[in-house]
Amino acid sequence: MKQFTSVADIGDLRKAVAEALEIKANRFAHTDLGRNRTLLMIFFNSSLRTRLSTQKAAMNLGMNVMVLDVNQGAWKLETERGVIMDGDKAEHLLEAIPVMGSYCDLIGVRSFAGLKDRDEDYEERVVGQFIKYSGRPVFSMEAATGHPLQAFADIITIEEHKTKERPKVVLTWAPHPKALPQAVPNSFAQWSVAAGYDVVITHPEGYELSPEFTAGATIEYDRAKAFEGADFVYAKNWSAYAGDNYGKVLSTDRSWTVDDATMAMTDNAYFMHCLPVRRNMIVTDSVIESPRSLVIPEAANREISAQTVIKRMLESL
Ligand code: AN0
Ligand code: CP
Repeated sequence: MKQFTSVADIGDLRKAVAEALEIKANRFAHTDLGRNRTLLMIFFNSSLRTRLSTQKAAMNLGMNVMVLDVNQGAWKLETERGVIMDGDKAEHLLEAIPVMGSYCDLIGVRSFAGLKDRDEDYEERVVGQFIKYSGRPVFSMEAATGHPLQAFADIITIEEHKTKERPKVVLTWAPHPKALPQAVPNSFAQWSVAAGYDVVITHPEGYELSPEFTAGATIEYDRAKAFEGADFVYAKNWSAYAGDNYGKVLSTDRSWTVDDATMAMTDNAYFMHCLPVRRNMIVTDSVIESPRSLVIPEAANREISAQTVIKRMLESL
């Protein structure tokens, strides 16, 4: 595997999940694979889970790991070509990328959407430039439009907990005070359709996601109908995608908070969220602390999704 930015890069999803579960059962089976190999993780944005789980996954494979927080101690990077660099940015990504590539064997990149210019975000310019100019296999640790390591961990978690072949999985928008990217819901929708689930997406009007990611899912504006018979409830906030409202917060309506009454509409569903989560905005204390909450095992599976992807990349070197 030379790049991992989307569900297409994982190939047969069933096989990938089977491989992930084997890795989970014996995570130190391939400690020689990464010997004398170095992973460089580059963060343009904050992280708790991705940082720790990806580092742990690489260490399980015997790798050395370097972490760079671009905004803390590195030179400020220009990302646009053709700019006269007379402002506060001291270095261009076009030099920084090949330099970083020269110190490592694999690169992980986290770079969120700017949420100002939709075309620019959906072109995935930053991760695209790493793929083009680093000379190394590159994986997304959440880019502008997708968070595939999260979605892969979510699918592993659903596969471990489902009790029917084709569970009903409901992705619900929930309120949040700040504008957040569409990366997590885009990837979750795309990966859960690829996994063959009955996928229903519910949100207030105006929060329609890109059809490129939601193809195969049902959009249901009626919350009660959406949650009826659900086996899994996946909550997430995202900002608007559509038209002139791109990147805007259109609603903070707390009737969309996932609470006990919401969960009572389901078929005793499990609750999922990628974390970090704002309690009593996205989900109530009671639901996230309930025995049906999968948020901790879901986060733990981030180590497994990362290890599966890094293992495949090491095998391709
Ligand atoms: C980010 C997001 O919504 O994309 C990261 C989630 C993994 N969340 C926040 O910025 C709160
Ligand atoms: N879920 C997730 O990616 O969390 P972090 O932003 O803490 O890495």
